[in-house]
Amino acid sequence: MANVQLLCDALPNIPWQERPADQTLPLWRYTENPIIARNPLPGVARIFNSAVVPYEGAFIGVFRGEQTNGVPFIYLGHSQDGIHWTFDKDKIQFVDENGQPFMPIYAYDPRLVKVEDTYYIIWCQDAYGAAIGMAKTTDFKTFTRIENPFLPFNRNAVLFPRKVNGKFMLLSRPSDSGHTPFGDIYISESPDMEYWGHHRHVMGKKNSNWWENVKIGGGAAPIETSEGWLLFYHGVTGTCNGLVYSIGGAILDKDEPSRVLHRCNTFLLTPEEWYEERGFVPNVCFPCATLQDSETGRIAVYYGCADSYVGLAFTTADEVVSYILAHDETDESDREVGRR
Ligand code: BMA
Repeated sequence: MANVQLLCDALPNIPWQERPADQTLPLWRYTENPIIARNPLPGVARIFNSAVVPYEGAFIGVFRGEQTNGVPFIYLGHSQDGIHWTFDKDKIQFVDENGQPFMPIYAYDPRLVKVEDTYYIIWCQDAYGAAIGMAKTTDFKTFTRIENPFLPFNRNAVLFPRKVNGKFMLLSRPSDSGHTPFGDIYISESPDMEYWGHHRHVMGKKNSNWWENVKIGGGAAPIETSEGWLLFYHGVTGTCNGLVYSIGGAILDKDEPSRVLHRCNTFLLTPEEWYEERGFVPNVCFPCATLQDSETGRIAVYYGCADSYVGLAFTTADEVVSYILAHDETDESDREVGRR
């Protein structure tokens, strides 16, 4: 075992189930999955691809709610245990920098990340093409938009939970206007969450690993560990019956996170259960958030299932890092700083 430390707060009330004896991969599913079923709210057909954080002794989250008109938006949810959720019936009402109402045309795949004393929401929205939208809150009552970080097209962005070398760090996947049959992960930095630059390539799809040979994208906010930044991401393969989304794992350099130190050549979780294989979009496991506890090394992964449900999976820092190290396969484009 790797004896890995999680450099985060203690979270004694983290949702948790022990590893089943017959488990071979380092992530194991919550036995009561999915934790959010269909039609969770009037006017919302499905909740999936959503993110949660600890808040005031309980949990709060931002949830992708697919409205019954088919348009996705972000809903706020609350939970005492991180498993049973109640949702605000209205979508989040954002305001702009002047306090005026701001409502994206659509909003999906939200991430929720606390940096210092502020909670940031990062999602995909229309900006004359699919682009990244962002907002901040300190009280989960007022949600103030921040300028879009990038030009279209970009659908997938993940903020680091602390500044690195004094800069905010954002992973993203630039793409095209279609359904993105390609894509690598890049990183950008900002002094103020408004102006982003020093863009670097982090990692690309991998032709030799078929489970991630079409595209990859950031998943949950990176977790700081004694080995570097632990990243759960999604990797996509193509079949004659469509795309399959699995969960992968990598470890990025602590001070220079565009460098990949370790990258697992197998998936950590792939669609196998009915709620992952069957739904609005079959065969999707799409990680968007984790909770972690520094005391025990426990990690809970929240992932979207088949664009229809939210699932929960568990691991420990030791188990997942040991597995990544045992299946480590990086190439030059992973290891380099990614600047050309
Ligand atoms: C991606 C995103 C995700 C979705 C996935 C599978 O491109 O749109 O929101 O879960 O496709 O449909």
